[in-house]
Amino acid sequence: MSDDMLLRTSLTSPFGRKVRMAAIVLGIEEQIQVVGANPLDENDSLRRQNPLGKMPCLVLPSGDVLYDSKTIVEYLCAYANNSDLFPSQSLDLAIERSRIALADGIIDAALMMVYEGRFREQSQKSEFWLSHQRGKVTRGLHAISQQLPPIAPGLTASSLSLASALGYLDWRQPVEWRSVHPELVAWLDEFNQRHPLLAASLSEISV
Ligand SMILES: N[C@@H](CCC(=O)N[C@@H](CS)C(=O)NCC(=O)O)C(=O)O
Repeated sequence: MSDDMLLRTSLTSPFGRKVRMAAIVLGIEEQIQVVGANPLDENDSLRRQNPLGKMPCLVLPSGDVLYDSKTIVEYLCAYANNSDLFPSQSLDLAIERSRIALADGIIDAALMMVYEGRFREQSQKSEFWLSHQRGKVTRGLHAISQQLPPIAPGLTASSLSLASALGYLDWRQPVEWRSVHPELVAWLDEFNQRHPLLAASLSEISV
């Protein structure tokens, strides 16, 4: 039996990408086998591994299954014995987790907008709901633009969440963010330039 961990995720999942980026930063990507998942397929074992049927989830060689992406990233840091992505002092740690929640929440709201377009009939679409979700994205981006997470010398976990969120917004375009936030564009450009392997984890999905 392989000692590899199995990461159940599609390559297009922004939450899955966040975990894949963390594995690269931690130098343990070789120990993680990515196994595609389809949350819409009732026969996919994803629903047995994570009853919520959401990806990513991480299946350990012991059979234990970890979700969601925040839990997985924290576990991988502990597994790699690497404390660089999270501060140690308790308030700083709580603040970092809030920053992650904000960037991840932008992804959640963007996903809601994409799902509204994908899964609802024209007659069922709600402008109110779309605008409610759009507000989360735009307020979230504005708040993050006031305090950008570090890119160098050290990345933090919230930098990975933000890179993943912006990459997803670029790909699915639920909102136009580039013209509104040149500082976030510059942040993402620098992130991609300094971390080409992490940048490639997106281009992998958008071809
Ligand atoms: N909070 C979760 C969110 C995971 C999530 O929403 N994943 C999406 C794909 S990016 C999904 O599985 N959607 C299918 C569904 O909700 O059924 C995490 O951080 O892992």
